[in-house]
Amino acid sequence: MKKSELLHAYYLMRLARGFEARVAEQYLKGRIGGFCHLYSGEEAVAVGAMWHLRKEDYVIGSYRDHAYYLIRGGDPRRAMAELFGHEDGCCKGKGGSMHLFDRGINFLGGYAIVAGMCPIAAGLAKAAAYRKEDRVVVCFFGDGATNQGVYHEALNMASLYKLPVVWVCENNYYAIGTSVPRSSARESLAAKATAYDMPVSTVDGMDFLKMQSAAGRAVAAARAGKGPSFIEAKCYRYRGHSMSDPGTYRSKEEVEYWKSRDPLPHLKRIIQDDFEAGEEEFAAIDARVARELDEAVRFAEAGRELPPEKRLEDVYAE
Ligand SMILES: Cc1ncc(C[n+]2csc(CCOP(=O)(O)OP(=O)(O)O)c2C)c(N)n1
Ligand SMILES: [Mg+2]
Repeated sequence: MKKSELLHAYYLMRLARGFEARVAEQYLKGRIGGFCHLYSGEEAVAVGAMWHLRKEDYVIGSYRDHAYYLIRGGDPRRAMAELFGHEDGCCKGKGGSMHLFDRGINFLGGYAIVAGMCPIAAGLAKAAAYRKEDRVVVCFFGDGATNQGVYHEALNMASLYKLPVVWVCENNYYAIGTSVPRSSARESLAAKATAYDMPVSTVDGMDFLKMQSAAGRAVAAARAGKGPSFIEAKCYRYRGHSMSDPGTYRSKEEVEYWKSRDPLPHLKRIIQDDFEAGEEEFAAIDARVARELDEAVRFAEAGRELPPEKRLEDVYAE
């Protein structure tokens, strides 16, 4: 990879990390309400998994969705406004943190139902194949999703019909406070997926380069009509499950261990070693991110809620 590409990956991770630091601040100030789940720590998974995508490809994922939206090319201002519940948010303030969605960048949500995005991803891929469109679907879900019935139906059908899906399982070791060995009969989630006869890999999700490399193979296979692949990305969320979770089920040492493997300084070191990049290049990225995020918060603060007469627009059923 070129230096400029690696610096861009670093920028995307910084943007997602910084955005969520602002979200946490605004949440504590009471400007953001409802459920709010942070992705901090897992950025290399999303940046790596989406690295090889084209504009026409689809991305879909869980409620831990701020990073997906931003990395896919979403506007940080419209994301922040959405979290504030304001009308210039990407879903007019009707979706909130868990339901970011933007057709314009083919980011098709943000789903609050565990594994709910999996059958939708299979359906999107089926539609693309049926219409002979050259599209790949990247579907993000957690370890907890692999214990749900629809997850197994979706993987089975995707494999049976050789659909262009890349299944990205973010194994952050916990579903809320329940650890993987307590909830999954098979601890290796990659091994569990082999039942559906597709290529599987287990990848260090704290390492952008390893993630993009695994995703590159999976996306190329999907594009070539070879069907789905499964990536188990081993990663960790630094925060509690949601803003209201103090995370007492994890030891301090465990959290510190994973923070010592943070994907941002890791990629920074690689760039410095291989390209002799100076501190000022990283400082410039940090300054750019800070500017963009200041602007996002200002934009959200200046907005307002959708007027009452518009709130029932976009509702499908009476
Ligand atoms: C079908 C369903 N069951 C239960 C819940 C409640 N719930 C919300 S998040 C969550 C844990 C999911 O964990 P995981 O899939 O590992 O994702 P992570 O939060 O770790 O990213 C649960 C049980 C839900 N949203 N949907
Ligand atoms: Mg999990």
